[in-house]
Amino acid sequence: MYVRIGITCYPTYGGSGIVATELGLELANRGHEVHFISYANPIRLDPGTPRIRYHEVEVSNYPLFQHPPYSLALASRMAEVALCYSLDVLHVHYAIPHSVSALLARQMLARHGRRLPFITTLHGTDITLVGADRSYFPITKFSIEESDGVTAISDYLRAATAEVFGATGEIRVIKNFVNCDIYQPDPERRHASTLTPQGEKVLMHLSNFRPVKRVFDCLRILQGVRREVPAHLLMVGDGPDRAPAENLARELGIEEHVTFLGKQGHVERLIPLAHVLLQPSELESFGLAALEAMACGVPPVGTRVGGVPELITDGVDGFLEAPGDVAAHTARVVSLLTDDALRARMSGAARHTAETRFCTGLIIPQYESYYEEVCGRWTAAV
Ligand code: GMT
Repeated sequence: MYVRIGITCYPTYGGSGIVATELGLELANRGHEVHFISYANPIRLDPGTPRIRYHEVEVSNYPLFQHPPYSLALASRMAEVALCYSLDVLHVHYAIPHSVSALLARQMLARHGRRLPFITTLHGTDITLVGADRSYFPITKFSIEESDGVTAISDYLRAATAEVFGATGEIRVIKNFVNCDIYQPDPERRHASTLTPQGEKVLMHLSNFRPVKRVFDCLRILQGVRREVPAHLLMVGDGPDRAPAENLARELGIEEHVTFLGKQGHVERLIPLAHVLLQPSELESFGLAALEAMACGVPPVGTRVGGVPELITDGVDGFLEAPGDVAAHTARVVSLLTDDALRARMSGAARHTAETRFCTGLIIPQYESYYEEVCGRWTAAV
């Protein structure tokens, strides 16, 4: 089935926006018509891509508004775009506030005698942190229950949602994906010398620098690793803990061995330069950065939390340790940097996992059949 789909996500910040954007690009490549509806152009979206349109949500301010009502402006824009382009379905990523806006848009379309089912994809903190917050709990539960389809990015998140919200309807698990043609290993690390001129081993961390990512652990791990192996840490991304992390690097006396690169549009060019990816997060419902690294043949050293064990098999295609156990993470990184045979074996296994379980060719069709199912169910009901 060919769909005309509206996709809404947070365009600038975090993994949910990346998944939504990559999904839209993949769908457009497969012939679907994709309309992104958001307040800014998603960071990884190439606006020139055929069959992709971007519709900006303008949020006007007014002296009465202490907080401009983005959710309402978004609902209005969703309804407008759906009417104008005869959308078949809306797919919103991150429940709050997107599923509430979609629910309103669906009701507005009904006034025009038009149907507009919506699917909500849960990514993690929308359930585990924000959705469980008292002020958002009732509306999040309501909008999930009202969704025509709900997906979660891991078995862990499906179970967490059922636990946090009690019995909800069916939640379909569709795991995150990576394009293994774009994310590729580069065993020669051809461009690494521009970033690490002394030829040290390269550690990388990639995130939105929020407290849940434990970015300070990355610096402490580097400090420990450097006692054994010359290494340089590339910190990719930005967020609230970036400036404190830069300070900590100075305090630890390792600032010349760390480069903070900020937000990067083409991480597929950077990740293959690394020997190891650090993901010391307190919680991850999936851990997209680890998957991207694995596709590039870069073994991740991560934490045994949330949905990460569904992605990384400890000791096979990466390592898993407890959050906060810097010594254990350091030991794993040192072993990967000093034992070339181990690193080569894990690198191959990591790529194999990405290719055989999480590549776009396996996952995008799951979304396509879900769209068909939800749209078909809706047509049968009205
Ligand atoms: O906190 C983040 O990492 C951002 C958040 C998001 O929604 O942008 O990420 C969540 O969604 C990603 C994409 O599906 C997952 O890979 C992350 O594991 C998940 N983060 C958490 O659960 C903390």
